[in-house]
Amino acid sequence: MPFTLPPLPYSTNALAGQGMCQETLELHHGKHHNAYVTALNGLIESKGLQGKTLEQIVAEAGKQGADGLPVLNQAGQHWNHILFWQVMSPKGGGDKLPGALETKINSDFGGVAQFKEAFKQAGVTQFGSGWAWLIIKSDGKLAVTKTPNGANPISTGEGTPILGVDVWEHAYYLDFRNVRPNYLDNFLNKLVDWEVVATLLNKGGLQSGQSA
Ligand code: MN3
Repeated sequence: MPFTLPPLPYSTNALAGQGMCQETLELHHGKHHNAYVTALNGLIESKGLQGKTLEQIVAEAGKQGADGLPVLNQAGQHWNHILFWQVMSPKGGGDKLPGALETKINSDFGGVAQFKEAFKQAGVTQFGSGWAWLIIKSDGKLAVTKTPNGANPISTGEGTPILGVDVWEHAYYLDFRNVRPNYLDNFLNKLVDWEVVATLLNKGGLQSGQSA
């Protein structure tokens, strides 16, 4: 099968002390993310996706509006979760951001606290399922945005994501029940690996390396 579920960059119990338990990671990565991969592979032939990268598929499906949704739901979620696993780590969290990232956030948001509040609010106010994002816009400035379901800033054309958080209930229900704001606080303060975010800023985003 062309698309594959990348292994987690840490063990399923690695984040348990930081507010993401082993069962959450086993279900979210092993069942939910895997289901998007399986479903996307099932669409390759019927939707003519052969030879395209995951990033191309997401961008093209986004331009097709409602017609692109069956592909976007699976391809977007595959891409989104690849990023999500990478931006968390057992050594994540804290307020110590790498210098270049902190300078950029201070310049574009007025401070790290202001950025975190904007990001949290994007996640809190995304009704139903979806994602909150930190993106690089085409003018080079950082911005916070949100998208519903499997969409992302590549599919909407808003910019290049360097941080994303899943706000679908399967991401937080076991750890935080219905209290999404606490999950978002915990994500920002205990789970995000700011070194990875800084690297993605420097590289201009994530290349999944996946293609049909
Ligand atoms: Mn999810």
